[in-house]
Amino acid sequence: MRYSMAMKCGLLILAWLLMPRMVGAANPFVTDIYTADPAVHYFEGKYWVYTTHDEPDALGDFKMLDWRVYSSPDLKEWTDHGVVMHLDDIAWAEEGAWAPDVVEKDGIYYMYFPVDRSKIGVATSTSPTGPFVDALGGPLVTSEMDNAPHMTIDPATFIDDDGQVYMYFGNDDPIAGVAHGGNPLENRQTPRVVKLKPNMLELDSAILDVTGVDNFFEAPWMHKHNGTYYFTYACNGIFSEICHATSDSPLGPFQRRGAIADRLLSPLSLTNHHSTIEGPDGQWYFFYHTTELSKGNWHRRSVAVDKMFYNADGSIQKVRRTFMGVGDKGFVNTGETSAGYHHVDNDGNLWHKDRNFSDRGNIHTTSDSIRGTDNDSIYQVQRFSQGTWWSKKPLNYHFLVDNGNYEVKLHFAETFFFWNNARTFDIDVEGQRVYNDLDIHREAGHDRALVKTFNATVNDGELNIDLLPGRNNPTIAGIEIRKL
Ligand code: FUB
Repeated sequence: MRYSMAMKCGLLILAWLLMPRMVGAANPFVTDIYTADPAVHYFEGKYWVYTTHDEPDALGDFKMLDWRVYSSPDLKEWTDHGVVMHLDDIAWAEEGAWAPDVVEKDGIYYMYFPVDRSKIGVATSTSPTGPFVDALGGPLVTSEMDNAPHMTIDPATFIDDDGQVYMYFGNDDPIAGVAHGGNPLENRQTPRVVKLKPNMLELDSAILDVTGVDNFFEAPWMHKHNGTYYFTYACNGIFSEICHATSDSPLGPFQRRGAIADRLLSPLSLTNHHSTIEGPDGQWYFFYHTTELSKGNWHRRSVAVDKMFYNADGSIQKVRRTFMGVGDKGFVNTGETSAGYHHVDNDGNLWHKDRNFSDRGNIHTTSDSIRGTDNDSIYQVQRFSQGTWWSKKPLNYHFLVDNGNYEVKLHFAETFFFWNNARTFDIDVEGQRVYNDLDIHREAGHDRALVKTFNATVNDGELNIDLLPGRNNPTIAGIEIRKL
């Protein structure tokens, strides 16, 4: 067959679109689209995270149309494999491609997926990257079967050492709890568990309550560690914490062991949804989602990962949310987005979203091209501190990171003033003065990229960068951090 030039171009573009792509390493580790509800697994020598996908125009409610997968050899660098299944592929589903889970048995991958907030289906594939195909032509579990008034969601599968597969899920409707006068922060549901038959397409037991679990909200997950079964779950209503309970049987009864993630894990997120896995180094990892990338929009979330530790008595410590995640480099565009960082202002307030600054007009943008860089967009949006010229204020950045040695690159350009000495400021990294009196126009005016590189040693889990006003308020375009 002969191809025209246009067809060849079209095929090349299609091939490029279908090619797996590298995504980020710092938290959140997917930043080109909104992803939520990570379910992590180890298949075929790699780690795989199945996610849901929040549409960028979601407003006031979830808008979720497909499921996606990312893989990694080491849980640090991720490859995007795109969509594994779309709502359009399921004849009996109308909406709500909510939190799925995937399990492998005898070379076949089974994806358990909730739709319409009230039905769980199952789809199969011969590859972890899909495509997954609806296996039953209808649901495996419905709210009617589950005896739940409104919702049956969040399937999570677990294969025990004897090969028995269990499926846990959540139910009921937190919004109904609010509508019926319930306190959403105390809204309680009852998690369920059911055994699956060896064919993975049929139930092999009655649907049972998971007992002994306190303040269950949604998003169950099961893992086994040192012979103990850990049931972990979103607890204590909306703006969920994550709790854990243990048992010597996957069916319970469970003993409550408290929260392993508090609301600060993702303070601006209405929901939280996690999964856990042991990494290549024997370290345990905790996947979850946050809303910082969307500046606090509850329905546009982003997946993140941090380390998880056990106490000597087998309980799990509170997970510490970090900027770097488990990767070794991170970048913050201080003007455009607030992905993966928080900021403590001059008055000691902890800001979790960029909007607090832009509302006060402390962003300067330019469409001019920037000299000395091939990445204009980093420098075209600059962050200014919220001071005035008569009451100048610093910019303080406090990144939660692991202890160790770091290289810090600060990116600047003076895109506002046109004369030398108009804006000067000092730079402290980890409380040490690393630069005195940076005359930003002299070094980076006008519209010229400037990168300053410093080293820092972190001993207390926080990497602090402070820009202190001299003549006028400080400005910055981006911060790059690399673990040495
Ligand atoms: O993503 C939609 C729903 O929000 C999930 O099913 C819940 O676990 C919560 O994360």
